[in-house]
Amino acid sequence: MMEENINWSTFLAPYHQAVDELKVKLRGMRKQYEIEAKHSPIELVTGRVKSTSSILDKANRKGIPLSEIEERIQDIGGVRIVCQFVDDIYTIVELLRARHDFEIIEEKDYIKDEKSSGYRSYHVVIHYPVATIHGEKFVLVEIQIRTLAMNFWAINEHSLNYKYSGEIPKEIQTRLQRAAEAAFQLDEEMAKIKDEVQEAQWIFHQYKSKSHKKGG
Ligand code: 0O2
Repeated sequence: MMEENINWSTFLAPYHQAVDELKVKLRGMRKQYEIEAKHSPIELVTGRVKSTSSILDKANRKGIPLSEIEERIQDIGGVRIVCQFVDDIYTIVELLRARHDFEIIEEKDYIKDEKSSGYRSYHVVIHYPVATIHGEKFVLVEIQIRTLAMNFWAINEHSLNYKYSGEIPKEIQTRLQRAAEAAFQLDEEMAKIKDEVQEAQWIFHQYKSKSHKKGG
């Protein structure tokens, strides 16, 4: 498939559908925890479809011919689940593994195997069926699962990478590595007081729903 032969709107449509459906489904899981008054391992869910220029950049960088981008670029459709605590990540992975509406084809644990940049997250690549007017179409979607601290770091590093076209100056790289270590420490410390934090959030939740019922 040559670049000029790709109809991008048609090509990307099932990815948009998949990302939209997954956002609804995963936010639904969060809602369910709320209804059952349990700590939700899911804090927030976002999603995006990669832009055409980003897809072409990545294909170029990795030497992937356009005829193979569907199979070889796994994050054209991307969903991100952000949580409070590191162990929430593994709870979410279990929840994803138990589902029957998609198939997990790959898992990458960049928390146990941190990237040299300092990047940490858990990636799950799924094969997701989209019902189209031409029948069922499967697309790959990458689900990134990370804590708020990991997300803060990754968003900032991503912006810097963009600004410096992937060539972040050494001094800033060193600071980023220190920031990654600090984010890691923050996650470690929060894990130690997780029960305390959750109890406090539970009390606050009760207080809010009582004052809401009173109309306060
Ligand atoms: P964007 O702009 O976020 O879409 P690999 O060859 O396995 O190393 P691959 O196939 O891209 O690389 O898969 P991987 O490692 O799972 O990375 C996919 C996405 O994870 C990236 O997409 C980023 O979103 C995120 N990611 C991976 N490494 C880093 C990192 O060091 N810093 C940040 N901030 N994010 C990272 P894209 O397409 O690279 O970028």
